[in-house]
Amino acid sequence: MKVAVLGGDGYCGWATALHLAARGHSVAIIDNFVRRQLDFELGAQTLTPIRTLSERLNVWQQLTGQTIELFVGDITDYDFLSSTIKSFEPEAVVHFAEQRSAPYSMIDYKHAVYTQTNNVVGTLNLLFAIRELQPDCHIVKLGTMGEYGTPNIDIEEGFITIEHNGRTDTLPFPKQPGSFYHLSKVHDSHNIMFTCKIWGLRATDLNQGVVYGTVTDEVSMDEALINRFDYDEVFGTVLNRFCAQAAIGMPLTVYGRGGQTRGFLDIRDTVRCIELACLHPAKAGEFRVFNQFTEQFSVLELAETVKSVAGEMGLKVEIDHLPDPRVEAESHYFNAKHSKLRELGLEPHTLSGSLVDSLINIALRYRDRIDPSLFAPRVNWRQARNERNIRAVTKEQVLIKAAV
Ligand code: NAD
Ligand code: USQ
Repeated sequence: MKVAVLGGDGYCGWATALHLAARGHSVAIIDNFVRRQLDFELGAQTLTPIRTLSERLNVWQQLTGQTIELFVGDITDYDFLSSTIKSFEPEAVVHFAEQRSAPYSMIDYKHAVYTQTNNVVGTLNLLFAIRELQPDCHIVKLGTMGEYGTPNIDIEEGFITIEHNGRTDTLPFPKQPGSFYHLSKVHDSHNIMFTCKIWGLRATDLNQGVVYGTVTDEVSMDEALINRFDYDEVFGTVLNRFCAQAAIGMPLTVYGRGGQTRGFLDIRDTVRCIELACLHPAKAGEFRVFNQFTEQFSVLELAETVKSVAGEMGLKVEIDHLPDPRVEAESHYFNAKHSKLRELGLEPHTLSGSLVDSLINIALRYRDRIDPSLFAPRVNWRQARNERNIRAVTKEQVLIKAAV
């Protein structure tokens, strides 16, 4: 298949682009490198020393003989996106190209507006470009399990059948997102569902849980292909952070009581789920939703698992409970269905099988690159201006001054 990977320089996108190319698909990456800019803004960097995209693609070409096409630009620019779709003529578009950090979206007004504009406009542009130029193309869109929030009932895969006053209908599952970022995904889902209905587009919304790990078969082929591993408070996800903290002997930062329960999956399952969705496209006019995670854990369970496994490796690990900087339930019911990708053939990795090789050993290998000051949470959901903002502005000013 010809597959365009929007956001192919990012964490999930890079691993996916290589996985699809390795399976013989013809792949193009579309990215504007904004994520690398956000690292500069935040004064953060990935634990792993990622290379420039052109270097990554050259090395891939040398190793495999395969050329991955590259289109550099911003998908919120309709002319750029439509000319790219016209030139590449994809059969499937995998859309990762969004601002994906909940804390980043909660820094202040500017960051909330950037997040929702970037995400909602980028997705709208894609819907219009596909309708205009490639109406049969299957849109595989990365949503998030956080669209549902934490309701006190089982979470279905996208839709729920409700009986009300003697009548029955199957309706989108209620959405209770917990950040301006998660809200942007809900807005996207509504726009995608609407355009499938009115224009007959075909789309799969993958409500993905928290992804962990950095190892896939393809990125392991050469050090120059290494993927991101974020551990800072804004972009670092919880398990990656705990493993980086364990690697340098810092206490694990459990927010609040730690009963926050989420769906999780190994990056190796992310890439496989995307491939399965592409190989089994939605029908014309169909808007499908798959819940894309493999296991669920509370934050405290994760901390205790890291403590115990790292302890067996000779690392001394303690667990801290910090006041929760987010507004979220610290203990709650959580039982989300996730059978549709299994039915298509997903054979999940488990955290117990991945924790050492995919996480702790990577954190240990690069531990000299860890900046401990990046762990402390500075973005607080309850404040309109955050310490993170002050630091970010200072950093920007320094950069601007240096450039002048
Ligand atoms: P990432 O930040 O590492 O990658 C996103 C990529 O998209 C970056 O390379 C960035 O430069 C690019 N991008 C952003 N806006 C763009 C624009 N307007 N034009 C062109 N390129 C743009 O994020 P990720 O962790 O790889 O996440 C990818 C997607 O998966 C996101 O939509 C995210 O919401 C979703 N997701 C991620 C996780 C996770 O745990 N990482 C979990 C669930 C869902
Ligand atoms: N948490 C801690 N300690 C930490 C970091 C986080 O206790 O040091 C807690 C958070 O409060 C939260 C949970 O861990 O309850 C998950 O936080 P996270 O930062 O790992 O993940 P989240 O903000 O939910 O976002 C990530 C991705 C996002 C994706 C989402 C999937 O960044 O792109 O959409 O996971 S989900 O959580 O299912 O919505």
